[in-house]
Amino acid sequence: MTYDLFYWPGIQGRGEFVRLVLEDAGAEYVDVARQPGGMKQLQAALAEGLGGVVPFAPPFLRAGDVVISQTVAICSFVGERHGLAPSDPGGRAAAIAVALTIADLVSEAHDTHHPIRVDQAYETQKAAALERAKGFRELRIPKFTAYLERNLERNGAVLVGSEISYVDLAAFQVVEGLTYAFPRAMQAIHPKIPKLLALRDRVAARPRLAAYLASDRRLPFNEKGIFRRYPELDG
Ligand SMILES: N[C@@H](CCC(=O)N[C@@H](CS)C(=O)NCC(=O)O)C(=O)O
Repeated sequence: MTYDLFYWPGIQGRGEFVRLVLEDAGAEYVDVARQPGGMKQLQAALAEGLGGVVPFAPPFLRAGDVVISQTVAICSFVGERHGLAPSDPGGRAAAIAVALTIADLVSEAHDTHHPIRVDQAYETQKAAALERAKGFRELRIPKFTAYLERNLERNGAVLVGSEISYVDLAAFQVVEGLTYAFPRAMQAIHPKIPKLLALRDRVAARPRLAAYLASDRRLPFNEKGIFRRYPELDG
């Protein structure tokens, strides 16, 4: 089965959480909008629907007859098919809960540069962004990362279950994104999150992911995506 991933070209964004699962699974996939003519296909799917579903926003994934949207739903779907999710109901439920909490963190990271209007440029809402980012750095990053650290202390080397899952890949990505966007704030909390940092390193060293991260399929972080480096927002 070849998957079709529909996501904006040029940014990691939420699509990256899906790419990491597909890459670690060794699954074949087409990153549709990065192919010639692919943006038209993405726009058509948003306008007219795909496989009987009209997705609200990218990312969405076509897996044969199945079309699935919402990042966590996609990651859990692919993870369960490729041994990157717990197999028992309790483990699956725990995985979804932690993955959704990471998704909340991703949304809050986005809101630091778009605290008022998502449809207008960062530069039009800089004053509010400075305030929002201060609270994010001082309270929210520490709270979310402490939550992940506590789960690792409780569960062991991985966030849920006994094997690496899509949740660990999401934790890797969010730590990488926060480190790109808020290097000073992240450096300051390093002593408090040793297990999370060790997990980040272990995920990055997984052979398929290491190859992916070194390839040109892995787009660099930039100031169009969710995790943006605006030094003034890093305090
Ligand atoms: N909760 C959704 C959010 C999807 C989302 O916000 N996608 C962004 C790109 S990362 C988008 O294109 N949004 C367009 C919009 O909200 O109008 C998910 O996790 O997939």
